[in-house]
Amino acid sequence: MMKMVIAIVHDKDSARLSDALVEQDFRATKLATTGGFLKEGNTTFMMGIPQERLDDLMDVIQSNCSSRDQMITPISPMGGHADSYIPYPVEVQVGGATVFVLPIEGFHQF
Ligand code: 2BA
Repeated sequence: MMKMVIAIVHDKDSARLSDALVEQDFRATKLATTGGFLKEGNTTFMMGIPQERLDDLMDVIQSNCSSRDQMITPISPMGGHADSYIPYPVEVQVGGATVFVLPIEGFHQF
């Protein structure tokens, strides 16, 4: 049985994770993606693996990705209220990796 692991990874961890995946013989495809909330770049890894290797892959992801607190400052509103508008920074915790595990119906390489 194969699984598809989709991991959305913080950009700061993506190079390190890539290297670790190659080193441990995991195949991956990287997509340049953007977080819907922060609107910042992140990296999505697509990895097809046999189920027996799922725990090992999770270990590799967990040990190479760490969550961090990030401040976001809301942009001042348009239309003249900028004088009285005090933008206050908001802190969010951004995960090192958000991981989905999906079943695979078929796998072919031509
Ligand atoms: P972003 O959408 O840019 O979200 C960055 C962080 O902002 C999130 O970290 C979360 O702490 C916070 N956040 C997101 N939406 C929020 C909201 N509506 N209100 C308040 N805070 C909010 P993570 O949860 O660790 O997510 C990191 C990145 O993983 C996300 O970047 C997104 O690209 C992806 N992601 C997370 N959960 C997802 C899901 N259920 N489906 C698809 N992508 C997801």
